[in-house]
Amino acid sequence: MGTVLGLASAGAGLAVSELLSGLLHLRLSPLVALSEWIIKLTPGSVIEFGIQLLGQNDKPVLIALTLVGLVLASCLVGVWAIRSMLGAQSVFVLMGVVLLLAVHERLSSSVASFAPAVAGVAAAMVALALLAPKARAAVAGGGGADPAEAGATQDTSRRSFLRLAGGVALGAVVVGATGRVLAQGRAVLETARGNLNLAVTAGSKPSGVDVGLAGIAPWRTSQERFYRIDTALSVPQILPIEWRLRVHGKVESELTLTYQDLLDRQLTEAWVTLCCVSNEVGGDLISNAWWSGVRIADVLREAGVSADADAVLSTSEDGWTCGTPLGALTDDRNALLAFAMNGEPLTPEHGFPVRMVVPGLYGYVSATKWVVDLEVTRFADIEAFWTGNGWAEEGPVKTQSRIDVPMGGATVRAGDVAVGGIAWAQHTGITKVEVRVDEGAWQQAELGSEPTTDSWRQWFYAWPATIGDHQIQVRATDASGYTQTGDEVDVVPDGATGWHTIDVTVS
Ligand SMILES: Nc1nc2c(c(=O)[nH]1)N[C@H]1C(S)=C(S)[C@@H](COP(=O)(O)O)O[C@H]1N2
Ligand SMILES: [Mo]
Repeated sequence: MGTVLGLASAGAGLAVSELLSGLLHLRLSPLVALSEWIIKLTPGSVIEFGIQLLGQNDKPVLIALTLVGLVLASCLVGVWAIRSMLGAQSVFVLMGVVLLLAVHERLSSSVASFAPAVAGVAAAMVALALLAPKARAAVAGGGGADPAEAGATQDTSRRSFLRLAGGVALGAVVVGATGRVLAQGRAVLETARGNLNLAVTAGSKPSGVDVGLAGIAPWRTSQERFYRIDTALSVPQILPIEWRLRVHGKVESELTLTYQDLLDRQLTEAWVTLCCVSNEVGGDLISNAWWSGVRIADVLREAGVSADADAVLSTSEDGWTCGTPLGALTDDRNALLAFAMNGEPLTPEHGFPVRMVVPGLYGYVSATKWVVDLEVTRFADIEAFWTGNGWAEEGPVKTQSRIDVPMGGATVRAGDVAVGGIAWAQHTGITKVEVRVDEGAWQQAELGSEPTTDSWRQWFYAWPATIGDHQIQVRATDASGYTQTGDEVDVVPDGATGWHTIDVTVS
């Protein structure tokens, strides 16, 4: 009874997690994320041995092994649940924690990524709670005085439990299979993405950008570490061969571009730091990558923009919109229809197959992912997604700086303490970063090189630290001569201001 109970409950959980992964178009279900995580944690020599033994089948075999582990664990849970519900349920919770860690390691930390594991464990726990009393009754029997009568009751309760458990198991198979079918779409997308052979470069790190202090955000943000902000609960799935970009509105001649049209045009590649208007002072909604694509200015010139236009309304495949000042798309900056990031096709989460990247503007007014439509228009005539929700119509990035090292709350040794971080004023450039301790005089920090004004800039300050509790603050000055204000303003409606401030203890 116990094993059936455990298997049916775990099956329900697995099915729900697979279904939700499929519905959300995630790259990995929790089960596969766990398998990948196991591969990563396994010593290289063991993996090599495994590959020699299994050839190309190493991954399916590992997933199967993970499943076997799950089956064994759930049998134990079921047997345990006959005696103690609390103990059994806490094993499911523990399994949930492991799955969440695996998802965090292999997929991402967005809410959507965690949802299948959470929902799966919840479903398993509910199924266990529903089935366990029946299983217990089936094991215990009726308990009447007459052994024959007790036997008969046991038979009935056994049958009733098995019928219920069978129903749950059958439901799990159907639901789980649906999830796998839904996941096919994502698999097809990944294959198409993998088959692209783009003539782009990965961009080598320019010399001198690192100030050489571990703990500062590295110059290049990897695809995995790149912050992600969007309203898409399920990632849009657009095959390159299906993708079209319509350019219309106040233009002389409408254009429709295919993916191949983009690849055939003049390639432009650049380092650009993207940041979110919702980034709090000291926050991490900012990342830097090497982008490859086509300049939007060239496309708009070909379409022939009319003189009375002042905005471009861009729309994503899932209906998100943003309005970008026309000037930022037609001047000499590298505003791109980007199809690659760090030398690889965009990841689905970051806008595959094509997105916009515009240096100097917050993402909500410029960085449309999964872009399919550009309408040349006037701000007076449009309302975009966020500007219709109380955010400012224009969103130039505000000059900002952040302390990455030491971490706030850290305890450091007295003497020369390395303080460092990043500063940014995209498309303007950073000319000076200053640090002050305990509201003393501002001290100038050393700067990493600035190969482009469109990316962030590292800074470093050697602080002669004395024993005690101290406060460290940073402020940047940009190439327009503006120095960051200390006035603290919240992110709504057009970005936060204030100096990043941390407390440290020197011992
Ligand atoms: N289609 C679409 N594009 C979008 C968004 C969105 O919600 N949907 N969010 C924007 C916002 S607010 C930001 S900050 C950037 C973030 O891009 P990233 O997720 O690649 O970092 O994308 C922009 N592009
Ligand atoms: Mo954003």
